[in-house]
Amino acid sequence: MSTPVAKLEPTLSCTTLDSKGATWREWVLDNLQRGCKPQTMLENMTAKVWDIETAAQALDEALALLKQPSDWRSSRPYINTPANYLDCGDRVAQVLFSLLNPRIVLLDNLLSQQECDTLIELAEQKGIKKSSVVDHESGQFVDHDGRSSSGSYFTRGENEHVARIEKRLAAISDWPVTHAEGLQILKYEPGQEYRPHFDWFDPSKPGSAKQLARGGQRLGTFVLYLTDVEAGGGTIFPTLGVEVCPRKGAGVFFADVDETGKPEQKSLHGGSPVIKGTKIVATYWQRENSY
Ligand code: PD2
Ligand code: ZN
Repeated sequence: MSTPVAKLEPTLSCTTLDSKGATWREWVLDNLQRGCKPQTMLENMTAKVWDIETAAQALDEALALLKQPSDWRSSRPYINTPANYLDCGDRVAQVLFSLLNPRIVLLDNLLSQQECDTLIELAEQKGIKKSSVVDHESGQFVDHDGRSSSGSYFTRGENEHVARIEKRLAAISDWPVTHAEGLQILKYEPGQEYRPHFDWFDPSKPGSAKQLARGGQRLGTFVLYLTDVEAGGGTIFPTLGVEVCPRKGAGVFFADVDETGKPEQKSLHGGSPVIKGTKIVATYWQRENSY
């Protein structure tokens, strides 16, 4: 498994550790010295006054101070955005929006216009059928009222075109191409939508066992926009009040799990109804293990 680029370098500066006062500093250092797990401490801290990013940074600072190992963070796909342009290896995408918690990154020019058209043509050659969803109880694919699009699946690396795009997505999110599902194509006509849902599998639901057995949890999602849409068809995040409008060649990445590897409740998202035009997207789900 590759090292997540999200990891913050340990530092001897304790600005963040000290940011909530001396009592918190002592609490963090004392508990680490007693052998408490940083993951557990992170949960306690975020239940109180800390936000997750700051708490994680404070823990890193304390671990560096105590010279304890700093590799406690769970691994997940992550797009680093130190600049407004992102080198994808074979092209340069533009960062349009970046949210740290939950991690969401919107990239323009992730695919060329030609790549979008070719992906659609290849999917149409395979046949685009009514989409299904995974039933949480049975683990089977079933028709669902909340999802009225139609679609098609590619197996991973099914052809050169798909393989090149997968390689690009893997490179920018620092997550192996082997740990991902094949691209899925979804087509929405006016009135069609995908109501808000989570992409992660709920470990408490019996139907998730079958999904989790192959490849483990879904950790990250890319939605790649293959068409421009005249009206509607945004990808919405209702908890955050965010809507990403479709734009041919652009793509949005979001984390399905939080920093600690737990299902990200704030990743609730949906495809809002298309009002005018046709929306076609490709989704790419990144898994915990080889898929
Ligand atoms: O089509 C979309 O915008 C969309 C939004 C949310 C697709 C999916 N989720 C999905 O296929 O999971
Ligand atoms: Zn989804």
